[in-house]
Amino acid sequence: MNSLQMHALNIAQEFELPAAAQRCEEYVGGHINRSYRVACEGQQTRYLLQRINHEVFPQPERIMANIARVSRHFRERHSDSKQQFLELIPTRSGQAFLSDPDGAIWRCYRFIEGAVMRESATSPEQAAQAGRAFGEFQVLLADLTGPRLHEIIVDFHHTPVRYATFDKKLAQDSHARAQSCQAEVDFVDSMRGRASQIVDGLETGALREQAVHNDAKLSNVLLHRETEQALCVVDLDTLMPGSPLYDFGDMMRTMICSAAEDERDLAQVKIDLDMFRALTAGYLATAREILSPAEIELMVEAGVIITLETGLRFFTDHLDGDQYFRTHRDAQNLDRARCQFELVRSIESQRSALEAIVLELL
Ligand code: GN1
Ligand code: MG
Repeated sequence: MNSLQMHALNIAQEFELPAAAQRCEEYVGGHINRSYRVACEGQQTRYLLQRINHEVFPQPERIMANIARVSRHFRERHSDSKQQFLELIPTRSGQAFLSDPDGAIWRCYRFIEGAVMRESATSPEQAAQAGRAFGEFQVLLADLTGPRLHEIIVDFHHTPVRYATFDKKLAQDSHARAQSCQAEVDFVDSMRGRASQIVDGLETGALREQAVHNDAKLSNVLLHRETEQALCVVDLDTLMPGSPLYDFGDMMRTMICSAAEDERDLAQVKIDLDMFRALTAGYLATAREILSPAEIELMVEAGVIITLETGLRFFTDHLDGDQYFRTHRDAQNLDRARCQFELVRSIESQRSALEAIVLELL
């Protein structure tokens, strides 16, 4: 075990586990938090210990309050679901998370066994399952009563605000990287007029607001290792008010093209209509009952907007010296951005076929 793992193992002892934590390994996935899988002496059940990135999430108590509320709602109103809901393990003093002496924040979940986490869909069945799962998750959130959930990251999917941040970082060009990315700058500029449809609709009331997942990528739904059935929606850090279109857009981004998010060979970055059909059929099978005509009309456009926005965020972070998204190689955020932009082009080129599939499945 390296020193990070040793530290995580010590932290694990502070949680309400059935026995002493004995082994700890880093568990990959996600660009923001760090996760460790922990095994306890003589126990089958394993645990997922997570160190929350404090810079991205400065108010973890709000995240935990949102998760606790939705988890209670799930148990009270949706316990007949085939899906599981993440089960939080409290600290020994009964808290939902732990602050360590360095100021880092930790939480612990029961680990879901027998599951796989996929970065990109390799079969229509996976896309359909994930679409179903996130659709069901939106239905669960749609009948949540009481005050709005905490807004964890303000303007998270406010694409025009993301543009404003991009403009600022481009003007600063703090790492002198802009000059070599003129084609990407031009592309982003050419798409500027497309950024505001969802947020405008939310502002005027043409679109309704509801709590959504806000990071509905394929890797955030665990699939059964053999049957590929969706087991559990994970990564609940961005549970907050938004639009179901944000989640559908992210699903399109991550499920209708089999290329990796940072694929460098852009010839691989092509959408697949069968994947889109499967995703949309799965999603509508569960979410149809909560969707308005205005939302249905914008489903394909949501794929453009969220893919563009995500590319813009990667690009902005590249210009800003890779401070936000963890990278494992040089220019990885630029590769991620290019890949998202190519995906936008691919969606655009097939727009009428995609729209026709939505209509056919309604
Ligand atoms: C980040 O940490 P992770 O990988 O779950 C990001 C999402 C992006 C995603 C792109 C809080 O999610 O918004 O869509 O990367 N999360 C945050 O893969 O910024
Ligand atoms: Mg996330």
